[in-house]
Amino acid sequence: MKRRNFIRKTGIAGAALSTVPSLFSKPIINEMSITNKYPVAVATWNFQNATKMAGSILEQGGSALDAVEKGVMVEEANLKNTTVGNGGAPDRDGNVTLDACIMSPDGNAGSVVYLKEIEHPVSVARKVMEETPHVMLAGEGALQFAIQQGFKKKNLLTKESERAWKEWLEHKEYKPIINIENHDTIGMLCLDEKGDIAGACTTSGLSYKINGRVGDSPIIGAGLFLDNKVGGAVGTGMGEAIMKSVGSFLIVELMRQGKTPQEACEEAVDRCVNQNQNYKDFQVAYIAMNKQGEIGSYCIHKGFSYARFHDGESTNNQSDSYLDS
Ligand code: SD4
Repeated sequence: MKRRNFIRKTGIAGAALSTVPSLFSKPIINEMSITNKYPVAVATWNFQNATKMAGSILEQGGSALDAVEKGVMVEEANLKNTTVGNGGAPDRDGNVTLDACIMSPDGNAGSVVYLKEIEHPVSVARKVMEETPHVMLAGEGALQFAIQQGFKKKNLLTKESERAWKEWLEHKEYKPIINIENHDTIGMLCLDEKGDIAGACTTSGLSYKINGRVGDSPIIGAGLFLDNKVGGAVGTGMGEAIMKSVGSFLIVELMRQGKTPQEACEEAVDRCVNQNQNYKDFQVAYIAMNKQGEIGSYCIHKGFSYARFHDGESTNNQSDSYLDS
């Protein structure tokens, strides 16, 4: 039995620890040893509703895979979130096209790109992983597969997103607005009570993108990667920069070589900075978690945060950044 559970079940925590301080003070039992390392759920940005959903599944003994799927579905269904799922901003021709992927602790993966009219692309990605010998399905084929699997078609272009797109058409300026326009992709990592890690990532991509553009989020190794022996990583921001440096794979490999999640995220952001002269014009942000439940995060511009749910507590955590602004 884990120590925190033992303390909860026997009820000795407060009384014993406070009356015998010399016996239970930090040099003998440090904070880590009385806190469960997992389960834990982390997600890009302040998506605490999603991490709370994932956390509640994990705390009931659910798997990391179920937790990441159900967790990110909260944002796919959130009409106010204009870069994920239903309500996502369209491309410049008015099409809402969704990208998503999922990875399980056994190293299996599924992904969909340029998927239209399906509210929960992450669940279609999971079906690709579990029901086909493939990793990625695209466009019309992905939609046909989803329908065969029982998903229902739905119009995902909300009145609000349509109005904003029509306003955009008046100027047609294709310029990402750091931490404002591009800030809603959800990437999530969960460690379940067995210590297994799973991840998911889902987005409608850059607002008013060229029809057919696919970003990093559904690309295994770019927007998401994990190895159940090491840990996992997810990215958000300018997908082109993340893809060109295969950011999430890089972070996991750096952790495998002994870097902390924080050091690994910093090195991956450094790569983006060194590879792109115009790095000040866009945001890239990563979070990583190792098998001990330790979390790192780093980004180019200030303003990125990540949500964490652990031990019944939900928090939003500001990330350190390469630039001061
Ligand atoms: C993309 N990485 O399609 C996504 C966008 C994103 O927060 O992360 N937005 O490039």
